[in-house]
Amino acid sequence: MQDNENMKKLKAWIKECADLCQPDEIVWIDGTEEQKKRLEKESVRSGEIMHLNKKKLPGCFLHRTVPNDVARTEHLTFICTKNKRDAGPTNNWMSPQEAYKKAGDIFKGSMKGRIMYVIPFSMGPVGSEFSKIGVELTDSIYVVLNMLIMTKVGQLVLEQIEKHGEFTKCLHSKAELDINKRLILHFPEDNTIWSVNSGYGGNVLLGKKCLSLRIASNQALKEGWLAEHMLIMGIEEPNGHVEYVAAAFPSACGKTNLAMLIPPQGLKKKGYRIWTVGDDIAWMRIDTDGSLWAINPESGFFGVAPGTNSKSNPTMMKTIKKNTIFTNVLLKPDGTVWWEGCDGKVPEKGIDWQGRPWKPGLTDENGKLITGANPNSRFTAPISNCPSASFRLQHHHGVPISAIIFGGRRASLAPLVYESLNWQHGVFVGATMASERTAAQVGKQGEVRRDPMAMLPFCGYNMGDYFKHWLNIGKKLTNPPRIFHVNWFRTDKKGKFLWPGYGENLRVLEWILDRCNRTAGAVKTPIGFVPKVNDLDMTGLDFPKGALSKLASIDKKEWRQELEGIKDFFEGFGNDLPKELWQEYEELAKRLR
Ligand code: GTP
Ligand code: SPV
Ligand code: MN
Repeated sequence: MQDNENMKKLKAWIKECADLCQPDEIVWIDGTEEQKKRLEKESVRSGEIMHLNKKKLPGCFLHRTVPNDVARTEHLTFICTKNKRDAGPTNNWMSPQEAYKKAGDIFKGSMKGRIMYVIPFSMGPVGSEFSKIGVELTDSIYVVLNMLIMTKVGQLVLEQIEKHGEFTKCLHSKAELDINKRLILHFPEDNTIWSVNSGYGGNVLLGKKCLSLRIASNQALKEGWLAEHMLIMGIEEPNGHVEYVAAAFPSACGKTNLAMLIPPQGLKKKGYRIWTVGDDIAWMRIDTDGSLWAINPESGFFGVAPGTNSKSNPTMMKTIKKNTIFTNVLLKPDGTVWWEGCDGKVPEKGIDWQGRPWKPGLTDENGKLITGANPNSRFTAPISNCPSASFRLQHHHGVPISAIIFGGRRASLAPLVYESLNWQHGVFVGATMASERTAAQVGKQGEVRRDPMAMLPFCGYNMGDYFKHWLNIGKKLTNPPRIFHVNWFRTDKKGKFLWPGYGENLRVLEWILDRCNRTAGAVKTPIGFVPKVNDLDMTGLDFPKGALSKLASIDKKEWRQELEGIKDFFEGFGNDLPKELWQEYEELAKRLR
């Protein structure tokens, strides 16, 4: 059959990229099991991945990145728009002209002696009007194998391109994995992504953060919807009714864990059940009923390994028992894997994430303990493995959202939970979020930084416009979700978490849903509504007296200091910050006086 215009355009772009990168060969990925098996074999042969114990972990592999390529590199990530103003004060900016030139020189000949794989993929159900199509060109089989888990790949996607023509052009080369020549570039005006010299997930699985957040947020602004760094979960109530919530927490701050929680022992009798729709990204739009509806564009989890165990996240432990790719974890002598905070005893020996012999207690030249797994080690697993996977995952319409929950990692200040006064105040709450930096990005760990809506590293345009967009969406919603803020990470003076977290978080979710259904009590404080001590069901939880009121306490002095930080942050946007947010700021200041 002859190619139509759309297919000709696709092939012309592939040729253009091949002329630049000069691969020896081009291979199209068709999404079939046979091809996947062949690629796995090839990748094992080259040493890029390693088979794990075929009995205990069937279909599972281990991959190690180079040591300076273990997390997203935000300082090497750019938004490339004609006008600097459109990237805004929170993004790195480069002009498209300069970016294409700079990266073009690095891409030149980068695939010599290698194969270039062509991956046509769909974010969201293939053919849904809410999905987006991309094509990633890459010289890494590891990327291909991950994309096969995280996205929908194959012939059906090509048919979409043939029909509609539109797709995001994603070019990746691991090149020499040289951090000094690493660039993650986004060209929203050209619907294009270029990533070079990295092999780390968030930098190279271009359907994920690059397309589904940075590029999609631009499309969402134009088309009137929201692309967010949010989990989506269904909470089945004792009467069988399922309510859905979406929650935005910064990287490595608990989305995956919340999305698949198991009800705690003390609430078992109530019969709640959790359904996982997504753990990282939500695309949300207003439906004809005036409510917000969400889909998860991904088909897999790219989850944090450390801390994952049968107590903290039993659902995930079941999910990663087969057909999973582990990255930068410890290899045990029996060909299984381990990480800090995993089940059972610490293994007596193993091979660490850098491929070196390891045993507990090893220290480096500075006396610092060497971990077996990298703190940002991850696993890639299909959602279809997940025992709590929602039956509505494949529904083009997604799920209706009753509550939006913002949250961060804050040792002090933010109480366990509070509810915003209304949508506009909720947008202010999201816009002023802050959190301690985690291992998911390169940089100083633990430092508190503003991370509005958990989108600081992912909003692909001026965040002043982004806040305005959120305010506008609120005006169009006749049945808006209520907006909440949670903090599982408040600590005591000794740095110990005050709240047990994980499954126990259901107690907070219960209050949130009851607030949505107007059946739960609360008290109004300067920052919003908080539950009174008796409004949370604490059945079966051995919780020190007074600890809950400590968790819910609001220190006005501390909040007045917080206002200073918010002011500095807002001033960075100059005239681009919507006046409504300054208005909310003034009103909060007044309430705190
Ligand atoms: P990204 O994939 O980076 O976007 O992260 P995420 O938000 O999905 O984070 P994840 O759920 O993987 O959690 C990261 C870390 O936080 C893990 O080490 C968890 O064990 C820990 N964590 C998750 N939930 C809780 C909680 O309720 N309390 C405490 N104390 N720790 C938690
Ligand atoms: C995050 O850092 O928020 C992640 C992991 O979800 S990555 O895909 O690497 O960005
Ligand atoms: Mn994330």
